[in-house]
Amino acid sequence: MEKNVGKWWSEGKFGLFIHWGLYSLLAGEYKNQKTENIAEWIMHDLHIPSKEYEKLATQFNPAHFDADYIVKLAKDAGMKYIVFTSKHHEGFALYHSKVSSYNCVEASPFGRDPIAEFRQACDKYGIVLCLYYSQAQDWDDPDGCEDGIGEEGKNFRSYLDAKCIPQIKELLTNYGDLGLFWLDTPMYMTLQESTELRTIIKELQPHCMISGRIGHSLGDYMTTGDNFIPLLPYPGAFEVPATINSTWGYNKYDENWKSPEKILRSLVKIVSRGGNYLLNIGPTGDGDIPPESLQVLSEVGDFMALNGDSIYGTKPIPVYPYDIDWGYFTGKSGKLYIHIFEEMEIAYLLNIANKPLKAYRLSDKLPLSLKERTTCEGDSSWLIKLPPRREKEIDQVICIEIEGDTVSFEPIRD
Ligand code: JFZ
Repeated sequence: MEKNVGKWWSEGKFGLFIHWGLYSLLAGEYKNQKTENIAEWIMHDLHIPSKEYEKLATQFNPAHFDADYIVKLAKDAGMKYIVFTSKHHEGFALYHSKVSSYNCVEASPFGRDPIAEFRQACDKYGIVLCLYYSQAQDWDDPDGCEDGIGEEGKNFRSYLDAKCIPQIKELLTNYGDLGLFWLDTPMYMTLQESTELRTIIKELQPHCMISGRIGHSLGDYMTTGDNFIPLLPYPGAFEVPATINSTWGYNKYDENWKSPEKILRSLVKIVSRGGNYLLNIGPTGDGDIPPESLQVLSEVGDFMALNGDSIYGTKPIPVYPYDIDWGYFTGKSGKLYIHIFEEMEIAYLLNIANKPLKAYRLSDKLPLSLKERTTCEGDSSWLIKLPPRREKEIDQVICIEIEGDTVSFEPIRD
């Protein structure tokens, strides 16, 4: 099978995941019972019957939803694509579906089509529109997959034919070019069924990428476990889907917010190992974005505005043989970027094989002195004098122009 990784994706590195659905209204609580798990699973975890859960649609009227605002948020954060939940496991479509009236245009007072609105906003800001679709799990459809247990009586094929496939076709037909179709939790789907979905998607949009969670390794890239970052550079294209707190869908009780520094460290780590970072927001049932998420996106955006060159279009860096806990490397042709997350006066590095030509701080091009020496033990070393950190600069990026195309490290010797 030929993998198809778009340049926009491999160079873009950073995208916005948006989890939004009826669960956003519940915000982690149903009839005074709190959910312990990720909030978009509340229907499943609190055993809410479909007929009950469906009533939520009549309350779905998010007055504050503004696709333009959200897409601009992504743009200002330095992101290159958005992935929006067109239908999550709950089964409710967040677009005008002719296949099932259980959608936010027909079944809710909202009456608008968020995907059509995202399409417009993405075109306006030059952001790539991508859609998430839960292909196997559908807790509203009696034949959809639930959690894979005790589902013998179901006719999964009939769900595929009556809902899943027709909805996938709608999404790939009615909203223009999609960059990526984000399938998830394949559960017990067979190789044949997953292949069928891949064929349908590629027939309709040959350039549309498919996430790793189509199942059976049929995706165009590897999707890691949520919030899991490979320790070593991974040899192929990969993406880390990640939350800012501990839930995808909005949960009013989740205050486990990661700091902008933690998020920025994750971004740099992932990019240094060759991956993409798909960072999530969970808008409320009203369409508002939690302020803590806005804060993170804004600080990451400030970083990206000045230091984007150290992220976009970079290639994975080989493993540096020493444990430096103060930072990370990224790089591209002729350039090594040193990301420094701690207060330091000097960056001292051993075993970099390339000859350095020039050193400067990326955010303001301030030239820096770099001394290259062979140590008394015969190893190469670099000594870079660091300027005082600029205000609010969480990650001070030093660019070293190097001789040679790619950076290489010398192994630790006896
Ligand atoms: C899935 C969904 O169930 C969840 O609601 C959310 O949409 C998330 C992005 O994806 O959850 C998963 C799927 C795979 C793993 C973990 C959570 N995994 O492989 O570790």
